[in-house]
Amino acid sequence: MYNHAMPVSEAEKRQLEERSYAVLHNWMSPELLTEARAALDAQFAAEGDNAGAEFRKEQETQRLANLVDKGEIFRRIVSMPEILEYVAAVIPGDFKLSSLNARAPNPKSDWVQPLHCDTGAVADEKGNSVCNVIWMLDDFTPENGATRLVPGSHKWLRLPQDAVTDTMAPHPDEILLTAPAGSVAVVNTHAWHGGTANRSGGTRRCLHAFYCRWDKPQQQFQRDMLSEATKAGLSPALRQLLAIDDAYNAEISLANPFRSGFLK
Ligand SMILES: O=C(O)CCC(=O)C(=O)O
Repeated sequence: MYNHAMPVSEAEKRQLEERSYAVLHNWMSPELLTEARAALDAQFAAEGDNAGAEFRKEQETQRLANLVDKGEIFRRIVSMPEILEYVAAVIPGDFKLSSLNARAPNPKSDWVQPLHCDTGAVADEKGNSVCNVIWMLDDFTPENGATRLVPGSHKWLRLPQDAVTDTMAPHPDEILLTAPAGSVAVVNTHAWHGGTANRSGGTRRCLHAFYCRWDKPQQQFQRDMLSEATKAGLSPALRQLLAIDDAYNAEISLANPFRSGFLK
């Protein structure tokens, strides 16, 4: 059975505040999961060796970037009202989509991402400015590269690279975000986190719908990265979520392009 969560409960808000994440188990309907997998696989096939090139490539990993431009299902996914309620529980006030990427660590690989905070950001006097929603399109297991996370570390206001000698090493307090395919993890990504190695023989596909506060640059500047055809078909609500007509967003996003927490 899949389970469409009701608006964010007080317990979930507490969990997000104290532990940095909430996992909505089996949140996607079977139809949505099948559709998302098919769209992602088709996009990987279409882009081939060039996949992910609009943003950054990562060793031993398949990535896709700028997915809002690449299918209606992706636009639907970033704007699901129930999920945006969770994002609003992390980021105070107005927020926007920063980027929609996909990530699949190669099977039978030892590559582990360093612990990082998304875009290298710590919370500031206005509070949290980043939230990543991980749409799990395969089971996330200890063997296939489930995301690791140090719960509560979003409150430390320090980047892991400034605090530990080896960001690739396991952290004593880290946990793995494990859940069945079709689950959705909402993560305060000021928390220290990263992908782990996919030592299994199977795929571990996910979408990263990354949101940021209104006053932070978009990781992928949607106004310029989306085609005219895509933009012409956007609803007013999506135009707002993507900050298409936001002059301040244009100014700061053009001045700070493609910021990652660790990819160069
Ligand atoms: O895919 C994952 O498990 C986490 C990826 C991540 O944190 C990133 O690419 O910034």
